[in-house]
Amino acid sequence: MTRPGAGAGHPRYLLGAVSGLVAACAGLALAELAAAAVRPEAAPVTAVGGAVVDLTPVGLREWAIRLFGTADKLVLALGILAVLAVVAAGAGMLALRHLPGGIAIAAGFGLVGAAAALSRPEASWGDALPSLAGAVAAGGVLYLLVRAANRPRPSGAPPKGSPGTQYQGGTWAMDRRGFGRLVAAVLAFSAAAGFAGRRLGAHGSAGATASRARFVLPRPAVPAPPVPAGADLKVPGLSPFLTPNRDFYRVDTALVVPRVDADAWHLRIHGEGVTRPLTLGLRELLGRPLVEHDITLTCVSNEVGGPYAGNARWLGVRLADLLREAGVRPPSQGGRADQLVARSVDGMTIGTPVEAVMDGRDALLAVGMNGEPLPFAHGFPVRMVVPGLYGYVSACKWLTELRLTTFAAYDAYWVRRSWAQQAPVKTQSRIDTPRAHADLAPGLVAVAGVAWAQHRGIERVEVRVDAGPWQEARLAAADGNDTWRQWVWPWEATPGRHTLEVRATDRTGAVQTGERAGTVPDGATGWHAVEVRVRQLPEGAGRPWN
Ligand SMILES: Nc1nc2c(c(=O)[nH]1)N[C@H]1C(S)=C(S)[C@@H](COP(=O)(O)O)O[C@H]1N2
Ligand SMILES: [Mo]
Repeated sequence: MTRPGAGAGHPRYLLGAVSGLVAACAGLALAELAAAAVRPEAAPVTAVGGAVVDLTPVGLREWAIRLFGTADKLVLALGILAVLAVVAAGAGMLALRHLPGGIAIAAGFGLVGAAAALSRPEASWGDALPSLAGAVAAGGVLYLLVRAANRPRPSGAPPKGSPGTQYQGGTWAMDRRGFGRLVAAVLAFSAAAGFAGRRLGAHGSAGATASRARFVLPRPAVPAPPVPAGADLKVPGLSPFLTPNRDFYRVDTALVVPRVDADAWHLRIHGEGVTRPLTLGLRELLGRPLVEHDITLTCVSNEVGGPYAGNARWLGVRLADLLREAGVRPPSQGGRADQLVARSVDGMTIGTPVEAVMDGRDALLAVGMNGEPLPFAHGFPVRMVVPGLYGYVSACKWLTELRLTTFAAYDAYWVRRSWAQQAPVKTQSRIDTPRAHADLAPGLVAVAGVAWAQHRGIERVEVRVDAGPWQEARLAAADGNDTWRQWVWPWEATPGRHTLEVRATDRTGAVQTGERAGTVPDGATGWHAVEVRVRQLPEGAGRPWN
Protein backbone atom coordinates (compact mmCIF):
# COMPACT_ATOMS: atom_id res chain seq x y z
CA MET A 1 0.00 0.00 0.00
CA THR A 2 1.19 3.47 -0.83
CA ARG A 3 1.86 5.55 2.19
CA PRO A 4 -0.74 8.28 2.49
CA GLY A 5 0.15 11.11 0.22
CA ALA A 6 3.56 9.70 -0.56
CA GLY A 7 3.21 10.54 -4.22
CA ALA A 8 1.65 13.98 -3.86
CA GLY A 9 4.88 15.66 -5.02
CA HIS A 10 5.84 19.27 -4.46
CA PRO A 11 2.86 20.41 -2.35
CA ARG A 12 3.75 17.78 0.24
CA TYR A 13 7.08 19.44 0.82
CA LEU A 14 5.36 22.74 1.10
CA LEU A 15 2.95 21.31 3.66
CA GLY A 16 5.88 19.98 5.62
CA ALA A 17 7.71 23.30 5.52
CA VAL A 18 4.57 25.18 6.56
CA SER A 19 4.03 22.73 9.43
CA GLY A 20 7.57 23.28 10.64
CA LEU A 21 7.39 27.07 10.39
CA VAL A 22 4.01 27.27 12.09
CA ALA A 23 5.21 24.98 14.88
CA ALA A 24 8.27 27.20 15.34
CA CYS A 25 6.06 30.29 15.52
CA ALA A 26 3.96 28.67 18.23
CA GLY A 27 7.07 27.64 20.13
CA LEU A 28 8.65 31.08 19.98
CA ALA A 29 5.41 32.81 20.97
CA LEU A 30 4.86 30.58 23.97
CA ALA A 31 8.50 30.97 24.98
CA GLU A 32 8.13 34.76 24.75
CA LEU A 33 5.09 34.58 27.02
CA ALA A 34 6.94 32.37 29.49
CA ALA A 35 9.98 34.67 29.41
CA ALA A 36 7.79 37.60 30.40
CA ALA A 37 7.02 35.65 33.57
CA VAL A 38 10.61 34.49 34.17
CA ARG A 39 12.83 37.33 32.84
CA PRO A 40 13.20 38.92 29.39
CA GLU A 41 16.80 37.72 28.97
CA ALA A 42 15.54 34.11 29.12
CA ALA A 43 13.57 34.33 25.86
CA PRO A 44 15.24 31.87 23.47
CA VAL A 45 16.26 34.26 20.66
CA THR A 46 17.60 36.75 23.21
CA ALA A 47 19.45 34.05 25.15
CA VAL A 48 20.96 32.46 22.03
CA GLY A 49 21.85 35.94 20.75
CA GLY A 50 23.56 36.76 24.03
CA ALA A 51 25.54 33.52 23.89
CA VAL A 52 26.50 34.23 20.27
CA VAL A 53 27.69 37.73 21.23
CA ASP A 54 29.81 36.29 24.05
CA LEU A 55 31.28 33.55 21.84
CA THR A 56 31.86 35.65 18.71
CA PRO A 57 35.55 35.94 17.87
CA VAL A 58 36.78 39.50 18.15
CA GLY A 59 37.51 39.89 14.41
CA LEU A 60 34.00 38.88 13.44
CA ARG A 61 32.48 41.21 16.02
CA GLU A 62 34.50 44.17 14.77
CA TRP A 63 33.49 43.32 11.22
CA ALA A 64 29.82 43.17 12.22
CA ILE A 65 30.05 46.50 14.05
CA ARG A 66 31.74 48.09 11.03
CA LEU A 67 29.17 46.68 8.64
CA PHE A 68 25.97 47.11 10.64
CA GLY A 69 26.89 49.74 13.22
CA THR A 70 24.38 49.96 16.02
CA ALA A 71 21.93 47.84 13.98
CA ASP A 72 24.19 44.85 14.72
CA LYS A 73 21.77 43.56 17.36
CA LEU A 74 18.80 43.62 15.00
CA VAL A 75 20.89 41.85 12.36
CA LEU A 76 21.88 39.22 14.92
CA ALA A 77 18.25 38.56 15.92
CA LEU A 78 17.17 38.35 12.27
CA GLY A 79 20.07 35.98 11.55
CA ILE A 80 19.03 33.68 14.38
CA LEU A 81 15.41 33.74 13.20
CA ALA A 82 16.53 32.96 9.64
CA VAL A 83 18.53 29.92 10.75
CA LEU A 84 15.62 28.84 12.93
CA ALA A 85 13.20 29.18 10.00
CA VAL A 86 15.33 27.10 7.65
CA VAL A 87 15.82 24.30 10.16
CA ALA A 88 12.15 24.44 11.22
CA ALA A 89 11.01 24.10 7.62
CA GLY A 90 13.34 21.11 7.20
CA ALA A 91 12.10 19.59 10.45
CA GLY A 92 8.53 19.93 9.22
CA MET A 93 9.32 18.14 5.96
CA LEU A 94 11.02 15.39 7.88
CA ALA A 95 8.11 15.15 10.32
CA LEU A 96 5.67 14.43 7.52
CA ARG A 97 7.55 11.20 6.79
CA HIS A 98 8.98 10.52 10.18
CA LEU A 99 7.21 12.34 13.00
CA PRO A 100 9.64 11.40 15.80
CA GLY A 101 12.50 12.89 13.78
CA GLY A 102 10.71 16.23 13.47
CA ILE A 103 9.79 16.27 17.13
CA ALA A 104 13.36 15.42 18.07
CA ILE A 105 14.53 18.55 16.20
CA ALA A 106 12.00 20.68 18.10
CA ALA A 107 13.29 19.18 21.34
CA GLY A 108 16.86 19.90 20.22
CA PHE A 109 15.95 23.56 19.70
CA GLY A 110 14.46 23.66 23.17
CA LEU A 111 17.65 22.27 24.66
CA VAL A 112 19.86 24.73 22.76
CA GLY A 113 17.68 27.64 23.92
CA ALA A 114 17.65 26.36 27.50
CA ALA A 115 21.42 25.85 27.52
CA ALA A 116 21.95 29.35 26.13
CA ALA A 117 19.63 30.83 28.76
CA LEU A 118 21.42 28.96 31.56
CA SER A 119 24.80 30.14 30.28
CA ARG A 120 23.81 33.80 30.63
CA PRO A 121 25.19 35.82 33.53
CA GLU A 122 23.05 35.74 36.66
CA ALA A 123 20.98 32.87 35.23
CA SER A 124 18.88 30.62 37.45
CA TRP A 125 17.26 27.28 36.62
CA GLY A 126 13.96 28.97 35.85
CA ASP A 127 15.58 30.58 32.82
CA ALA A 128 15.48 27.21 31.03
CA LEU A 129 11.67 27.19 31.23
CA PRO A 130 10.77 29.47 28.30
CA SER A 131 12.80 27.45 25.80
CA LEU A 132 11.53 24.13 27.15
CA ALA A 133 7.92 25.30 27.15
CA GLY A 134 8.44 26.58 23.62
CA ALA A 135 9.82 23.23 22.51
CA VAL A 136 6.85 21.36 23.99
CA ALA A 137 4.47 23.72 22.21
CA ALA A 138 6.35 23.40 18.92
CA GLY A 139 6.43 19.61 19.21
CA GLY A 140 2.72 19.46 20.00
CA VAL A 141 1.77 21.72 17.11
CA LEU A 142 3.98 19.75 14.75
CA TYR A 143 2.27 16.55 15.83
CA LEU A 144 -1.21 18.01 15.23
CA LEU A 145 -0.30 19.50 11.85
CA VAL A 146 1.36 16.32 10.61
CA ARG A 147 -1.61 14.29 11.73
CA ALA A 148 -3.95 16.65 9.88
CA ALA A 149 -1.75 16.61 6.81
CA ASN A 150 -1.67 12.84 6.73
CA ARG A 151 -5.34 12.31 7.53
CA PRO A 152 -7.32 10.92 4.58
CA ARG A 153 -9.99 13.22 3.22
CA PRO A 154 -13.38 12.22 4.59
CA SER A 155 -14.98 12.04 1.12
CA GLY A 156 -12.01 10.19 -0.30
CA ALA A 157 -11.91 12.41 -3.41
CA PRO A 158 -10.60 15.89 -4.00
CA PRO A 159 -13.14 18.65 -4.58
CA LYS A 160 -13.62 19.60 -8.20
CA GLY A 161 -11.85 22.56 -9.65
CA SER A 162 -9.30 23.05 -6.93
CA PRO A 163 -5.93 23.36 -8.55
CA GLY A 164 -2.97 21.55 -7.12
CA THR A 165 -5.04 18.80 -5.57
CA GLN A 166 -4.54 16.26 -8.28
CA TYR A 167 -4.42 12.61 -7.41
CA GLN A 168 -1.16 10.81 -7.62
CA GLY A 169 -0.62 7.18 -6.87
CA GLY A 170 -4.34 6.72 -6.39
CA THR A 171 -4.59 7.98 -2.79
CA TRP A 172 -5.36 11.58 -1.97
CA ALA A 173 -4.23 11.71 1.57
CA MET A 174 -4.88 15.02 2.99
CA ASP A 175 -7.63 16.84 4.74
CA ARG A 176 -6.55 20.22 3.43
CA ARG A 177 -9.35 22.13 5.09
CA GLY A 178 -8.57 20.70 8.51
CA PHE A 179 -4.92 21.50 8.01
CA GLY A 180 -5.66 25.06 6.94
CA ARG A 181 -7.91 25.68 9.92
CA LEU A 182 -5.33 24.33 12.28
CA VAL A 183 -2.63 26.55 10.77
CA ALA A 184 -4.87 29.60 11.14
CA ALA A 185 -5.74 28.73 14.73
CA VAL A 186 -2.11 28.18 15.72
CA LEU A 187 -0.99 31.42 14.07
CA ALA A 188 -3.77 33.33 15.83
CA PHE A 189 -2.78 31.77 19.16
CA SER A 190 0.90 32.58 18.51
CA ALA A 191 0.17 36.20 17.69
CA ALA A 192 -1.90 36.52 20.88
CA ALA A 193 0.73 34.80 23.04
CA GLY A 194 3.56 36.83 21.51
CA PHE A 195 1.65 40.06 21.99
CA ALA A 196 0.69 39.16 25.56
CA GLY A 197 4.32 38.26 26.25
CA ARG A 198 5.51 41.65 25.07
CA ARG A 199 2.82 43.44 27.08
CA LEU A 200 3.58 41.43 30.21
CA GLY A 201 7.28 42.03 29.70
CA ALA A 202 6.64 45.76 29.58
CA HIS A 203 4.45 45.41 32.65
CA GLY A 204 7.29 43.61 34.40
CA SER A 205 9.46 46.71 33.98
CA ALA A 206 6.68 49.17 34.82
CA GLY A 207 8.19 49.59 38.28
CA ALA A 208 11.50 50.61 36.73
CA THR A 209 9.81 53.05 34.35
CA ALA A 210 7.90 54.61 37.23
CA SER A 211 11.02 54.82 39.39
CA ARG A 212 12.80 56.73 36.62
CA ALA A 213 9.83 59.04 36.08
CA ARG A 214 9.78 59.82 39.84
CA PHE A 215 13.53 60.34 40.03
CA VAL A 216 14.35 64.02 40.54
CA LEU A 217 18.02 64.79 40.07
CA PRO A 218 19.50 66.42 43.18
CA ARG A 219 21.35 69.70 42.85
CA PRO A 220 25.10 69.38 42.50
CA ALA A 221 27.23 70.56 45.41
CA VAL A 222 29.84 71.36 42.78
CA PRO A 223 28.08 72.50 39.60
CA ALA A 224 29.95 72.51 36.29
CA PRO A 225 30.71 76.00 35.04
CA PRO A 226 28.58 76.94 32.05
CA VAL A 227 29.90 75.70 28.72
CA PRO A 228 31.96 78.60 27.28
CA ALA A 229 30.03 80.44 24.59
CA GLY A 230 32.78 79.77 22.04
CA ALA A 231 32.86 75.99 22.61
CA ASP A 232 30.18 75.39 19.99
CA LEU A 233 31.17 76.78 16.57
CA LYS A 234 27.71 75.96 15.16
CA VAL A 235 29.10 75.07 11.74
CA PRO A 236 26.46 73.19 9.73
CA GLY A 237 27.28 69.47 9.72
CA LEU A 238 29.55 69.69 12.77
CA SER A 239 28.70 67.55 15.84
CA PRO A 240 27.16 69.75 18.54
CA PHE A 241 29.44 70.30 21.53
CA LEU A 242 27.05 68.52 23.90
CA THR A 243 25.52 65.39 22.39
CA PRO A 244 21.77 65.16 23.06
CA ASN A 245 20.93 61.94 24.92
CA ARG A 246 18.82 60.61 22.08
CA ASP A 247 21.77 60.98 19.67
CA PHE A 248 24.40 59.61 22.05
CA TYR A 249 26.05 56.47 20.66
CA ARG A 250 25.22 53.23 22.38
CA VAL A 251 27.61 50.31 22.63
CA ASP A 252 26.93 47.30 24.85
CA THR A 253 26.31 43.58 24.74
CA ALA A 254 22.73 43.78 26.06
CA LEU A 255 20.15 42.42 23.61
CA VAL A 256 17.38 43.69 25.85
CA VAL A 257 18.14 46.92 27.67
CA PRO A 258 18.16 46.15 31.41
CA ARG A 259 15.41 48.14 33.12
CA VAL A 260 16.46 48.44 36.72
CA ASP A 261 14.03 49.59 39.39
CA ALA A 262 15.83 52.45 41.14
CA ASP A 263 14.05 51.71 44.43
CA ALA A 264 15.41 48.17 44.51
CA TRP A 265 18.87 49.09 43.23
CA HIS A 266 21.91 48.77 45.40
CA LEU A 267 25.66 48.88 45.04
CA ARG A 268 28.12 46.71 46.90
CA ILE A 269 31.74 47.80 47.37
CA HIS A 270 34.10 45.10 48.62
CA GLY A 271 37.33 43.24 47.92
CA GLU A 272 41.03 43.52 48.52
CA GLY A 273 42.05 46.38 50.78
CA VAL A 274 38.46 47.36 51.58
CA THR A 275 38.41 47.87 55.33
CA ARG A 276 34.77 49.04 55.47
CA PRO A 277 32.67 47.21 52.87
CA LEU A 278 29.69 49.27 51.76
CA THR A 279 26.26 48.43 50.48
CA LEU A 280 24.33 51.48 49.31
CA GLY A 281 20.86 52.09 47.99
CA LEU A 282 20.20 55.00 45.66
CA ARG A 283 19.02 57.24 48.50
CA GLU A 284 22.25 56.65 50.41
CA LEU A 285 24.35 57.24 47.32
CA LEU A 286 22.56 60.52 46.66
CA GLY A 287 23.13 61.53 50.28
CA ARG A 288 26.75 62.22 49.26
CA PRO A 289 27.77 65.49 47.64
CA LEU A 290 27.20 65.44 43.89
CA VAL A 291 29.47 66.97 41.29
CA GLU A 292 28.70 67.92 37.74
CA HIS A 293 31.31 67.51 35.04
CA ASP A 294 31.52 67.50 31.23
CA ILE A 295 33.17 64.35 29.91
CA THR A 296 33.53 62.98 26.39
CA LEU A 297 33.03 59.23 26.21
CA THR A 298 34.66 57.23 23.43
CA CYS A 299 34.57 53.57 22.44
CA VAL A 300 37.69 51.53 21.75
CA SER A 301 35.82 49.98 18.79
CA ASN A 302 35.66 53.35 17.08
CA GLU A 303 37.50 53.31 13.76
CA VAL A 304 39.43 56.43 12.80
CA GLY A 305 36.69 58.86 11.74
CA GLY A 306 33.99 56.68 13.32
CA PRO A 307 30.84 57.72 15.20
CA TYR A 308 31.34 56.13 18.65
CA ALA A 309 32.13 59.28 20.60
CA GLY A 310 29.77 61.55 22.50
CA ASN A 311 29.99 64.40 24.98
CA ALA A 312 27.66 64.90 27.92
CA ARG A 313 27.27 66.83 31.17
CA TRP A 314 27.31 64.13 33.85
CA LEU A 315 26.05 64.41 37.41
CA GLY A 316 27.33 61.97 39.98
CA VAL A 317 29.24 61.08 43.09
CA ARG A 318 33.04 61.13 43.03
CA LEU A 319 34.09 57.51 43.00
CA ALA A 320 37.38 58.29 44.76
CA ASP A 321 35.46 59.64 47.78
CA LEU A 322 33.41 56.46 48.07
CA LEU A 323 36.48 54.25 47.75
CA ARG A 324 38.24 56.25 50.47
CA GLU A 325 35.17 55.87 52.64
CA ALA A 326 35.51 52.10 52.15
CA GLY A 327 39.13 52.30 53.27
CA VAL A 328 40.71 51.85 49.85
CA ARG A 329 44.13 53.34 49.16
CA PRO A 330 45.52 53.67 45.64
CA PRO A 331 48.66 51.63 44.79
CA SER A 332 50.78 54.82 44.96
CA GLN A 333 49.83 55.07 48.64
CA GLY A 334 50.48 51.43 49.40
CA GLY A 335 47.12 49.97 48.41
CA ARG A 336 47.25 46.32 47.34
CA ALA A 337 44.44 46.38 44.79
CA ASP A 338 45.33 47.98 41.45
CA GLN A 339 42.12 47.01 39.62
CA LEU A 340 38.55 48.07 40.31
CA VAL A 341 36.12 45.61 38.73
CA ALA A 342 32.68 47.00 38.09
CA ARG A 343 29.85 44.55 37.48
CA SER A 344 26.51 45.36 35.88
CA VAL A 345 23.13 43.75 36.51
CA ASP A 346 23.54 41.89 33.21
CA GLY A 347 26.88 40.41 34.20
CA MET A 348 29.23 42.70 32.25
CA THR A 349 32.57 43.16 34.01
CA ILE A 350 34.76 46.22 33.43
CA GLY A 351 38.20 46.63 35.02
CA THR A 352 39.58 50.12 35.73
CA PRO A 353 42.93 51.09 37.25
CA VAL A 354 42.38 52.14 40.88
CA GLU A 355 45.18 54.67 40.44
CA ALA A 356 43.33 56.46 37.62
CA VAL A 357 40.09 56.55 39.59
CA MET A 358 41.84 58.04 42.64
CA ASP A 359 44.35 60.40 41.01
CA GLY A 360 42.14 63.46 41.37
CA ARG A 361 40.23 63.32 38.09
CA ASP A 362 36.43 63.42 38.15
CA ALA A 363 35.75 59.68 37.97
CA LEU A 364 32.02 59.51 38.64
CA LEU A 365 29.24 57.19 39.63
CA ALA A 366 26.86 59.08 37.39
CA VAL A 367 23.10 59.33 37.84
CA GLY A 368 22.44 62.29 35.53
CA MET A 369 23.21 62.83 31.85
CA ASN A 370 22.61 66.26 30.31
CA GLY A 371 20.20 67.25 33.05
CA GLU A 372 18.12 64.06 32.97
CA PRO A 373 18.27 60.81 34.91
CA LEU A 374 20.36 58.37 32.84
CA PRO A 375 18.29 56.92 30.01
CA PHE A 376 17.76 53.14 30.44
CA ALA A 377 20.00 52.50 27.42
CA HIS A 378 22.80 54.49 29.04
CA GLY A 379 22.79 52.73 32.38
CA PHE A 380 19.91 53.86 34.61
CA PRO A 381 20.06 54.26 37.54
CA VAL A 382 23.86 54.42 38.03
CA ARG A 383 26.87 54.04 35.75
CA MET A 384 30.57 54.79 35.88
CA VAL A 385 32.26 57.50 33.81
CA VAL A 386 36.03 58.08 34.00
CA PRO A 387 37.65 60.85 31.94
CA GLY A 388 40.49 59.60 29.76
CA LEU A 389 39.71 55.88 29.52
CA TYR A 390 37.81 54.02 26.81
CA GLY A 391 34.31 52.91 27.79
CA TYR A 392 35.12 49.19 27.97
CA VAL A 393 37.64 49.85 30.79
CA SER A 394 35.70 52.51 32.67
CA ALA A 395 32.07 53.19 31.88
CA CYS A 396 30.06 50.28 33.33
CA LYS A 397 26.32 50.84 32.86
CA TRP A 398 23.60 49.39 35.14
CA LEU A 399 26.27 49.18 37.82
CA THR A 400 25.63 46.98 40.83
CA GLU A 401 28.99 45.90 42.27
CA LEU A 402 32.50 47.29 42.69
CA ARG A 403 35.15 44.78 43.65
CA LEU A 404 38.79 45.60 44.36
CA THR A 405 41.35 43.16 43.05
CA THR A 406 44.53 43.09 40.96
CA PHE A 407 45.14 43.01 37.21
CA ALA A 408 47.27 39.92 37.83
CA ALA A 409 44.38 38.07 39.46
CA TYR A 410 41.45 38.93 37.22
CA ASP A 411 40.62 39.56 33.54
CA ALA A 412 37.36 41.39 32.84
CA TYR A 413 34.93 40.50 30.02
CA TRP A 414 36.66 42.16 27.07
CA VAL A 415 40.16 41.32 28.29
CA ARG A 416 39.21 37.65 27.96
CA ARG A 417 38.34 38.49 24.35
CA SER A 418 41.74 39.83 23.27
CA TRP A 419 41.36 43.49 24.30
CA ALA A 420 43.99 45.19 26.45
CA GLN A 421 43.66 45.26 30.25
CA GLN A 422 44.35 48.98 30.31
CA ALA A 423 43.35 51.44 27.62
CA PRO A 424 43.76 55.20 27.99
CA VAL A 425 42.04 57.12 25.19
CA LYS A 426 44.31 57.86 22.22
CA THR A 427 44.49 61.38 20.79
CA GLN A 428 42.09 61.48 17.87
CA SER A 429 40.50 63.95 15.49
CA ARG A 430 37.64 63.66 13.03
CA ILE A 431 36.41 65.63 10.05
CA ASP A 432 32.62 66.01 10.37
CA THR A 433 32.13 68.30 7.40
CA PRO A 434 32.45 68.07 4.45
CA ARG A 435 31.33 64.44 4.35
CA ALA A 436 33.26 61.79 2.46
CA HIS A 437 32.56 61.94 -1.29
CA ALA A 438 30.80 65.27 -0.96
CA ASP A 439 30.25 67.18 -4.16
CA LEU A 440 31.27 70.79 -3.46
CA ALA A 441 31.10 74.08 -5.26
CA PRO A 442 34.51 75.74 -5.64
CA GLY A 443 35.29 78.56 -3.24
CA LEU A 444 35.32 78.91 0.49
CA VAL A 445 34.45 75.67 2.34
CA ALA A 446 34.33 75.33 6.14
CA VAL A 447 36.22 72.15 7.02
CA ALA A 448 35.26 71.32 10.60
CA GLY A 449 35.22 68.53 13.13
CA VAL A 450 36.08 67.47 16.65
CA ALA A 451 39.30 66.33 18.34
CA TRP A 452 39.69 64.55 21.65
CA ALA A 453 42.41 63.51 24.09
CA GLN A 454 40.38 63.19 27.28
CA HIS A 455 42.12 64.28 30.47
CA ARG A 456 45.12 65.60 28.51
CA GLY A 457 43.23 68.19 26.47
CA ILE A 458 43.60 69.38 22.88
CA GLU A 459 46.30 71.94 22.14
CA ARG A 460 46.28 72.17 18.36
CA VAL A 461 44.51 70.80 15.28
CA GLU A 462 45.97 70.85 11.79
CA VAL A 463 44.51 70.10 8.39
CA ARG A 464 46.21 69.37 5.09
CA VAL A 465 44.99 69.04 1.52
CA ASP A 466 46.39 66.43 -0.86
CA ALA A 467 49.29 65.69 1.51
CA GLY A 468 50.44 69.34 1.30
CA PRO A 469 51.74 71.34 4.27
CA TRP A 470 49.83 71.10 7.56
CA GLN A 471 47.76 74.22 8.25
CA GLU A 472 46.56 75.22 11.68
CA ALA A 473 42.80 75.08 12.25
CA ARG A 474 40.95 77.47 14.56
CA LEU A 475 40.02 75.78 17.84
CA ALA A 476 36.75 76.37 19.64
CA ALA A 477 36.95 77.50 23.27
CA ALA A 478 38.06 74.71 25.60
CA ASP A 479 35.62 73.38 28.21
CA GLY A 480 38.32 71.77 30.33
CA ASN A 481 40.57 68.88 29.33
CA ASP A 482 38.04 66.05 29.63
CA THR A 483 35.93 66.94 26.62
CA TRP A 484 36.42 67.00 22.91
CA ARG A 485 37.11 70.27 21.17
CA GLN A 486 35.61 71.55 17.95
CA TRP A 487 37.80 73.04 15.21
CA VAL A 488 37.26 74.72 11.87
CA TRP A 489 39.54 75.49 8.94
CA PRO A 490 38.53 77.69 5.98
CA TRP A 491 39.48 76.07 2.69
CA GLU A 492 39.64 77.75 -0.72
CA ALA A 493 38.42 74.71 -2.65
CA THR A 494 39.60 74.41 -6.24
CA PRO A 495 38.01 72.16 -8.87
CA GLY A 496 39.04 68.51 -8.88
CA ARG A 497 39.30 65.62 -6.45
CA HIS A 498 40.94 66.36 -3.11
CA THR A 499 41.84 64.54 0.08
CA LEU A 500 41.50 66.37 3.39
CA GLU A 501 43.33 65.04 6.43
CA VAL A 502 43.36 66.10 10.07
CA ARG A 503 45.64 65.56 13.06
CA ALA A 504 45.57 66.83 16.62
CA THR A 505 48.19 67.61 19.23
CA ASP A 506 47.31 67.09 22.88
CA ARG A 507 48.35 69.32 25.76
CA THR A 508 51.28 67.08 26.65
CA GLY A 509 52.65 68.12 23.24
CA ALA A 510 52.19 64.68 21.68
CA VAL A 511 51.13 64.81 18.02
CA GLN A 512 48.50 62.31 16.92
CA THR A 513 50.28 59.53 15.08
CA GLY A 514 49.60 58.95 11.38
CA GLU A 515 50.51 55.28 11.74
CA ARG A 516 47.42 53.21 10.99
CA ALA A 517 46.38 50.65 13.59
CA GLY A 518 43.11 48.75 13.97
CA THR A 519 40.85 48.95 17.01
CA VAL A 520 42.08 45.74 18.68
CA PRO A 521 43.63 45.59 21.26
CA ASP A 522 43.59 49.16 22.61
CA GLY A 523 42.15 51.62 20.07
CA ALA A 524 42.67 52.67 16.45
CA THR A 525 45.26 55.19 15.31
CA GLY A 526 45.85 57.09 12.09
CA TRP A 527 44.67 60.32 10.53
CA HIS A 528 41.09 60.70 9.39
CA ALA A 529 41.03 61.37 5.65
CA VAL A 530 38.03 62.54 3.63
CA GLU A 531 37.90 62.57 -0.15
CA VAL A 532 35.74 65.19 -1.82
CA ARG A 533 35.02 66.38 -5.34
CA VAL A 534 34.93 70.08 -6.17
CA ARG A 535 32.91 70.94 -9.28
CA GLN A 536 34.24 72.92 -12.23
CA LEU A 537 32.88 76.42 -12.50
CA PRO A 538 30.56 76.87 -15.46
CA GLU A 539 32.36 78.25 -18.56
CA GLY A 540 32.94 82.01 -18.22
CA ALA A 541 31.89 82.26 -14.56
CA GLY A 542 34.12 84.33 -12.33
CA ARG A 543 35.49 83.23 -9.01
CA PRO A 544 32.48 83.77 -6.74
CA TRP A 545 34.52 85.18 -3.86
CA ASN A 546 36.17 87.92 -5.90
N1 LIG B 1 26.83 46.90 31.46
C1 LIG B 1 27.56 47.31 30.41
N2 LIG B 1 28.23 48.47 30.48
C2 LIG B 1 28.97 48.92 29.44
C3 LIG B 1 29.06 48.15 28.26
C4 LIG B 1 28.35 46.92 28.20
O1 LIG B 1 28.37 46.20 27.20
N3 LIG B 1 27.60 46.55 29.29
N4 LIG B 1 29.81 48.63 27.21
C5 LIG B 1 30.86 49.59 27.52
C6 LIG B 1 31.40 50.22 26.33
S1 LIG B 1 32.36 49.25 25.32
C7 LIG B 1 31.23 51.55 26.07
S2 LIG B 1 32.07 52.30 24.81
C8 LIG B 1 30.32 52.37 26.87
C9 LIG B 1 29.29 53.03 25.98
O2 LIG B 1 28.40 53.76 26.75
P1 LIG B 1 27.08 54.34 26.06
O3 LIG B 1 26.36 53.18 25.43
O4 LIG B 1 26.30 55.01 27.12
O5 LIG B 1 27.56 55.30 25.00
O6 LIG B 1 29.64 51.60 27.84
C10 LIG B 1 30.41 50.65 28.49
N5 LIG B 1 29.64 50.09 29.56
MO1 LIG C 1 33.34 50.55 23.87
